[in-house]
Amino acid sequence: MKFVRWFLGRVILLLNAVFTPKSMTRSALEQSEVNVAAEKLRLYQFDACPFCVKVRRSAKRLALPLKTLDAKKAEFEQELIQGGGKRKVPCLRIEKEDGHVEWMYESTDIIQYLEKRFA
Ligand SMILES: N[C@@H](CCC(=O)N[C@@H](CS)C(=O)NCC(=O)O)C(=O)O
Repeated sequence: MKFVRWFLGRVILLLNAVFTPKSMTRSALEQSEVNVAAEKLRLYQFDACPFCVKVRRSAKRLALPLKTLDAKKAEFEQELIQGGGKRKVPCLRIEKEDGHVEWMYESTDIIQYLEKRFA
């Protein structure tokens, strides 16, 4: 079972690499604003998790330089559990203007949020 999951994960990564989505283009000014906004976002994720791949592909389409953190590493796993409340990925950490932090789970919700904000 572990091997099957590992193997499927590799297939997902391979397909993702072969069929990489095209990034949208913006003016230099708009892109620099997106880059600044992206600094307040962190995606806690696993490399080969299909839901995480979905979110990363959405960020790629939106030309959003989204920083990813591997939640299999003890340090980031702890941050995720303490901040978000559970060890589940993907989870988007959103730092608001006023410093308040929101932890968003569910790939569909995350993608919807990113598209609403950056599309
Ligand atoms: N409905 C969730 C499913 C997320 C999910 O099942 N993630 C798995 C990894 S693929 C997970 O975090 N499992 C908990 C664990 O491995 O500890 C979504 O769309 O984000």
